Amino acid sequence: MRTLGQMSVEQKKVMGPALNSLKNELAALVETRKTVLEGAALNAALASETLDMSLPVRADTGTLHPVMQVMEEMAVIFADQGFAVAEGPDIEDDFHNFTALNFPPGHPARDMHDTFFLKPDENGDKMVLRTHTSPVQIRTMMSQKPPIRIIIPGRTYRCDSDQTHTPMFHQVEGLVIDKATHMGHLKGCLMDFMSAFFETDVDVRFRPHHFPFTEPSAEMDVRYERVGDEIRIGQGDKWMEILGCGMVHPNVLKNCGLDPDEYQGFAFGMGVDRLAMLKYGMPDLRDMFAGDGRWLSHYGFSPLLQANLATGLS
Ligand code: 2U9
Repeated sequence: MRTLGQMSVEQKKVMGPALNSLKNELAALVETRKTVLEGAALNAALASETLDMSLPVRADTGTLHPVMQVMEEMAVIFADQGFAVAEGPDIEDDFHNFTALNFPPGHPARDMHDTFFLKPDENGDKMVLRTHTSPVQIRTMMSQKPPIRIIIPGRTYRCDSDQTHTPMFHQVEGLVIDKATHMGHLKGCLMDFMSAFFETDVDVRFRPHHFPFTEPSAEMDVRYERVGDEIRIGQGDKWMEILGCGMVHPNVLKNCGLDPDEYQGFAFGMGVDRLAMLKYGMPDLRDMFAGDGRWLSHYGFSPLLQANLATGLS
């Protein structure tokens, strides 16, 4: 091509088009070859980089998060008492999260400061990130006939963030509805649960409390002592609040279409993250959700060891 400039006009008329078509022919050949080579490289990569998902898990990589471990342990203990596991959506409407649960209009828990609201729809109604797992009990009572005996493990959300609160946290709640269920059943169920969970005899006490959705309501404390940096549950002369509970409020039963003269029952709720910290000695709540691999490999559990009551929970 560079010699074209020195050629006569006649020579250029012949050689110009000839050289151009040669150039185009070569470029097409290079392009074709490039496509073939790239395809071969991709096929070689696909053949050598396959993952066989049916191979067994490597037990030395990856751990179960302590929150998941504790939820599994709770499910195993409550299953032994005849409870099934129920689940529901994280995004809820006002009715299931508040109204059906007997929260009066203007109750502080409905406030902007506690609840994460989604953008209002065309009617101005705002969905919320559920502030507790209680809407699942409402959904269950509205769709199933008693007797009901369920626990609800799940994520919950409140607009709160400091040393002891994270905007997302985990709860396990429980609900029993039957014809002759009373406060004695509630006490026995929760006392047995605590001793099974902490894997030692645990002394508990109940204090009167108030929740909109239960009447009467109580908080349960466990006996503990602090020895240096260590918290020992089950001994000592101090009391630590551990969960809330009560008999389901007649208004809540009515809101779900149940006759309070025929049915009654108890409910309870507890924070899983705090229970995990207490049982496994994690000092700071915020580490739980920092996603630090070193923390997870230190505090995590083998995914191959399933919690069970026969050979031990953890
Ligand atoms: C229905 C009826 C009653 C669930 C209950 C509590 C008491 C409670 C807190 C413990 C610590 C939440 O994680 S926490 O912040 N919960 O104290 N929850 S009774 O009562 C219900 C739920 C649903 C239909």
